[in-house]
Amino acid sequence: MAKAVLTISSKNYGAWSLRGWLLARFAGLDFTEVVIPPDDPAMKAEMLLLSSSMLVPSLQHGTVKVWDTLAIAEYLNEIKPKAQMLPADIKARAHCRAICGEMHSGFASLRSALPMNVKAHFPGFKVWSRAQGDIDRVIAIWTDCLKTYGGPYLFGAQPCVADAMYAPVVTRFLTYDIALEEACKTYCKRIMDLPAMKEWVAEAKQEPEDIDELEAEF
Ligand SMILES: N[C@@H](CCC(=O)N[C@@H](CS)C(=O)NCC(=O)O)C(=O)O
Repeated sequence: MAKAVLTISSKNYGAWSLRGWLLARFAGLDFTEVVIPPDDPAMKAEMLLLSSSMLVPSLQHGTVKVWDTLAIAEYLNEIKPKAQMLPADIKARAHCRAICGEMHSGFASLRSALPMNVKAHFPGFKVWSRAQGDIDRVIAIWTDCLKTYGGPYLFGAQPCVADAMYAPVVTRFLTYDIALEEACKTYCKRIMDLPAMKEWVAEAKQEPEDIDELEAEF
């Protein structure tokens, strides 16, 4: 099969892009990335060719075209079963899918008030109450997972789909200086220490420009 191509956007601002890219890395997929800068005026037209939803991430694998992070996760899990992208146990797998679904469809206040911005750091950032509710829910999810499955990742010994889905929240917690208990702090460090995350962050830091309109949900 032809080499896979993953279309993404900014590594500094693209939270969904980070999720899709990490999923491909966790799966051990051999892929090349196409980066469409979010401030490129030709972006929309280009994206329509690559992604029917005009959103990234989007994966082209031979004749298979798949977009939307959860669909990409399920596809990668099917073609790379040995990568164990989802927990082996049915109960844990259901739990994993539930918290991934929560991330995929929820946390609107967290997203709009604390947009991903890997390069930035805002010490003492004032969090408004609705966003705080989302933060508390994320902390409850992580604490429960780390306790139930013993860490160091959300579902045990290796990173899985859930860790990819929550990775942009990890970077947000660091960017916006969110106070965390020790277990969650250790989890964040674990995620940031992943070689794939280090690579992503290094490349995000190389992105030259700050894009003002993306200092909002993207
Ligand atoms: N539900 C989608 C969300 C994808 C999404 O919102 N992507 C954003 C950027 S990371 C995008 O492509 N925005 C471009 C636009 O809105 O034109 C998924 O899971 O992949």
